[in-house]
Amino acid sequence: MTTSHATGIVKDSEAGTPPSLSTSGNPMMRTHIDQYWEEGYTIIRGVFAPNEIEQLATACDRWKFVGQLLGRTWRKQNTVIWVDSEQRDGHKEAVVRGMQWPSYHDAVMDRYRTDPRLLMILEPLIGLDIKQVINQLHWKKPGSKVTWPLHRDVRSRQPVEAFRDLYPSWVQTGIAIDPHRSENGAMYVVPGSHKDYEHDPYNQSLYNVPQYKEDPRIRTMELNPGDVALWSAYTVHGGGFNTTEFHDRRLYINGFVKADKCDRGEWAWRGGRTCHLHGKPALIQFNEVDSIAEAFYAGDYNRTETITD
Ligand SMILES: O=C(O)CCC(=O)C(=O)O
Repeated sequence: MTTSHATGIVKDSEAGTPPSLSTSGNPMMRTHIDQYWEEGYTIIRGVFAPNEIEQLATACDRWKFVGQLLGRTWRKQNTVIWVDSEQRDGHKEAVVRGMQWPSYHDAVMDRYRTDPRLLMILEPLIGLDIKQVINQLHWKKPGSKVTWPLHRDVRSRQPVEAFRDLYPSWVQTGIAIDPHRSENGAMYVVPGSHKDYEHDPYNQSLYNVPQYKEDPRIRTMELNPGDVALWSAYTVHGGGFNTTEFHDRRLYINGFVKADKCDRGEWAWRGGRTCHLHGKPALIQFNEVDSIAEAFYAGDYNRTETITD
């Protein structure tokens, strides 16, 4: 065996055996892997340091201000900023609630979506050849009406035929930027709900499941800045309201899939090597990515930009 000090990748000098990644600094423990498969979610604490979270928070805020300036839901190919309009104190207010694919235009977002620690977390679950389908920011403005009613993410893995064997090949990750507590709209998760029914991606009755609010297994997903939460495509989860006066609740979500099980998405890692974004954007969730190249306001095109996850 030889180790390249430049890459940290351990290579077998006997030709023909694939490289395996060095395990130093690996935040993913056996207990996380077991909990993920057993309960459908896990939380890896303190993956990102406070100075890294500061960079991410600043990048998030820049995009929020862009959304506020735009004032309405806006799209440029795979990049979309969802802006709601809410009535507050007798006037209409733009509420930036989410965004997809900032990473095409933001080196900070791109750097963290492909951070080696994320790969170390993902490798034992889905390997080293990984595409990305979700690159998303969620804000929950204090006092806003923003929420994500309980659901399973299988609802958004469309078209179903593009995702083969979804359950074992898909992992959603969420990096907490702020503290997540029930009062500022932390997510809820229902441990074990990924095993409640057969994994049938065509079964739409599995998609939106508000009835799980009464399930005795439901838990608040309390997170601290820098924690990474994982959940599966069949795990019931969703977000509450931010009822605080001042505490924003920002979450950076990246959804990954085994490359050979999915026809859509951007490459994140090939054989464990990082793939940055360049060239023609891939087909992901915006079906017109090739035919509509210019930026537009959804309202001007009479489009409803459905929020996905
Ligand atoms: O941001 C939240 O609180 C909920 C996120 C969620 O449910 C999702 O991304 O599927």
